[in-house]
Amino acid sequence: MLAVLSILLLASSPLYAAIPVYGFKVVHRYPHDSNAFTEGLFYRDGFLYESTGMEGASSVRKVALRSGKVVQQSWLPPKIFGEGIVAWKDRLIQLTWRQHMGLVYDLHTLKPVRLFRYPGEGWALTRHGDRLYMSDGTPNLRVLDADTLRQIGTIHVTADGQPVHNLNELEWVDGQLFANIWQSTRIARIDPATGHVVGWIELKGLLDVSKLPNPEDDVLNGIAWDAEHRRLFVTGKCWPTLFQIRLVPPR
Ligand code: DDQ
Ligand code: CA
Repeated sequence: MLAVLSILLLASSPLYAAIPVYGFKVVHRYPHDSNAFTEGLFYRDGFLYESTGMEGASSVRKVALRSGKVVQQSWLPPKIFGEGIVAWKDRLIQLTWRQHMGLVYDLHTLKPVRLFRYPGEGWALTRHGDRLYMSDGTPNLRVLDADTLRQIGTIHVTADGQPVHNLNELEWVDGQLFANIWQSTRIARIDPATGHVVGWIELKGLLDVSKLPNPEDDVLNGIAWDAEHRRLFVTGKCWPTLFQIRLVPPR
């Protein structure tokens, strides 16, 4: 009796409130290069910037939203696997998966200007102010100084007290860190102050990946936020479509 009562009390306390799961509505569909193994995505001044992975197919590119056409592009050397990207000042910064090395490009020409090094894997990047947030497949997001690219902090990400693994593509949206979870249909909404997942976005049904050539690898990956027009874009690796979606709160 007492046990049942305490479980009921715990379940109703705000500390143990279930994490809300948001749904989605598609607002717009745009073409996406189905050869692009999307590893990084952000929106800036009317264009998408995208990083693609895979050895021999890694690139950084500027893409027209409406047509999905690549308007500017820079290829990486064949053995390099491109990962997350972010813009800072007149630079574009890109991670690589297992090369422990990032590239800094001129944002306007997409010409590489220098390299930098870091330990561990590189998965995704996003930015807020002069801080970069970096995922590496672990439940820890690194906080980097955007100027020096040195690590200045760590955010340990948990949901209901459990570490969240496979945090992949990132986006800073209205004070929260959005991270899609590799090989899942979910985006975590993370409170950057605590690392707590304060919401999930369930994107099941957005695209039937079982119809893609490599269903295990061609997963949801890519979140971009147009803060000015409050548009949220999502896509995936080798997806033929990039979606603008609206979040639907749980009832
Ligand atoms: N990452 O996105 C999790 C950071 C990297 C995923 C790399 C997946 C490689 C798949 C290779 C498939 C070869 C057909
Ligand atoms: Ca992003």
